[in-house]
Amino acid sequence: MIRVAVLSFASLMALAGASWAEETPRPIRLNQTGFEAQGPKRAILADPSKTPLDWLLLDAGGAAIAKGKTVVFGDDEASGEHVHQIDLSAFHKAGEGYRLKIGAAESRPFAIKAKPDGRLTRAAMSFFYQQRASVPIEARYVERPDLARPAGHAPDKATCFDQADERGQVWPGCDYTLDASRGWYDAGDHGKYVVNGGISVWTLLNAWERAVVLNRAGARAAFGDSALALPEAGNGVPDLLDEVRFELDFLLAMQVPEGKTLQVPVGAQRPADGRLVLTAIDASGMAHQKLADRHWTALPTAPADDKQVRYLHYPTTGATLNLAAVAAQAARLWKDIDPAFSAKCLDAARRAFAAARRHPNIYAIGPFTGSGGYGDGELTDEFYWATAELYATTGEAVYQAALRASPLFLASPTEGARPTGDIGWSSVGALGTITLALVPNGLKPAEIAKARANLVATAGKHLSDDLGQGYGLPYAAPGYPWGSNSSVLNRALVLGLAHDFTGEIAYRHGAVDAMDYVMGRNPLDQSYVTGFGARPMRHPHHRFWAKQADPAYPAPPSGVVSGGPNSTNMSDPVASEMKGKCRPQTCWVDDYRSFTQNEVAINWNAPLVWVSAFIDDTAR
Ligand code: 9MR
Repeated sequence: MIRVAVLSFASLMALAGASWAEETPRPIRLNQTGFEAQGPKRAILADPSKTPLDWLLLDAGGAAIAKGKTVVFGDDEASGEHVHQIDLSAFHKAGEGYRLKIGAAESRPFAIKAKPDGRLTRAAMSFFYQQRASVPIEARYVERPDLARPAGHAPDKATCFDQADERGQVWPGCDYTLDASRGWYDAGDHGKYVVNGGISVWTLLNAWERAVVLNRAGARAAFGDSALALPEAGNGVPDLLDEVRFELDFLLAMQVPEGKTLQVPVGAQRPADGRLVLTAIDASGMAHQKLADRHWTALPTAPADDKQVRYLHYPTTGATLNLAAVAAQAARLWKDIDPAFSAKCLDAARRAFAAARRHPNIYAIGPFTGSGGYGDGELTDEFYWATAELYATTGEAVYQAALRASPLFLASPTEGARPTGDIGWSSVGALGTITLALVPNGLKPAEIAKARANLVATAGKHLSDDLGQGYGLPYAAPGYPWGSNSSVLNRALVLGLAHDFTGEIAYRHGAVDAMDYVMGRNPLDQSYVTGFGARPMRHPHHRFWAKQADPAYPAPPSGVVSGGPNSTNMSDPVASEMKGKCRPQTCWVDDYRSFTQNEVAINWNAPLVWVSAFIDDTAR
């Protein structure tokens, strides 16, 4: 069984076959992986003409098979271009080698696909396997032998940070060591962070839960047992759950043992003299913020070659609520699959939630050299999210009362008494509302309807944003943030749910627009996903997939999404040179040194999986 899954994965990946020969950018931009036969088909031309231009659709033999006129969008803020939009949606015939011709401009050949092939979803899931800590990455589960590697951090055991931090403050440490092996490396670094693990786990589990609750056979099959190339394939458990459990093992291990007193900074401290005031608290049930290296390792460094001492960093309320939320979510998803694991998760979630209520204001205050911060000073959303997950799992009155008391009750990114804002690692309120809208629970039908209506209203606003963008994507922002591709994809997730809840095709079109942007319909003519499209991202900021830095290391596997354009934090050596010279959608370069633009991360690949699976599942 395993062998079959592996062979098919490898051969499909070979077919994914992005050729590694350099392709130059072209003025006609479209999804480089092609279109769906029955789906929307939009392309963009950057051209100064103020009047519509004639376009021709050519077949593989060069014959014109459809024609029309471009729609002049005009000047587009986000790209800095004057753009025309082309809509080929009325053309439905599947085939290869189509080209779009507008005057002298010609697109690369593209395909119209009769049926979704699922390759992107599988490859995007494989990212998580390949980010696994503490186990070897085996050649038989990856697309090229050079991607195999020995286990890193096996085991991943650490005690609490007891050194001087960057401010010179010496931390007291703790009297225990935790074995927090397994889990996924966060990104291009070797850190493992509970906060970012939380949203990543939630997003993947939500993709599964959507398939189960809405009874989507195709989506269940895409994530089912032996659907993916994993050591666990064939064990009778859906592969997506196997992959996520690997991270849950790490998250559960980050919980502070019962009876432990720790010294932590309580409250929003901004120490003027460079020192935090530490207070002894009963930290039982809280979650350590992260497990990370003392210093940043050099790039490249394979996980097994990391010689840095690793530490647990003090527990925070944010990490604790992330653990509470996803352990509660896991408890209901494993209830029938593994009751003992489910019970363990629920117990951890309850203890974490109680600990967060005891200590509601312990924030991750950095910096500590050697790892990222994931510091979040606003935890109303984390409280609401964790409460929603605990309520959906247990139905208990105490959680229902806490939900109703939250200012975020039923809020969506744009709606409610206090809108949650776009989904991201520090903005998780909408995750709670999505769970309440999707998973059968004991709220009043009118409340569940309100949760859905709020999400649908947000999706409507995303569609309005789409209309205002030259490149036709459901995202508008004056500046593109760190990980902007995940912001775009998280909007597509909301659009996807709006389609699920209403059946309205326009929301699905919005999600396809988001994916089209990520896969090449953008001013850089860039597929931001490795191994997919004619101009795929190739040089991520990653300590192992570091061929650009050192040819002895492998190029990245397929299916990994770049953080994407970042016009708001240009602090790395490559980005700092681009300051003032790029527009929000063009502040990006395919260079491993650009950690603000071209890193890859678990919370970015997770919505890629969600949206890719959704699009496959709902294709006609
Ligand atoms: O994704 C994070 C982004 O929102 C922050 O602005 C940035 C700086 O704090 O950190 C990003 O997360 C990084 C993390 O701290 C360490 N691992 C790599 C992550 C992706 O760049």
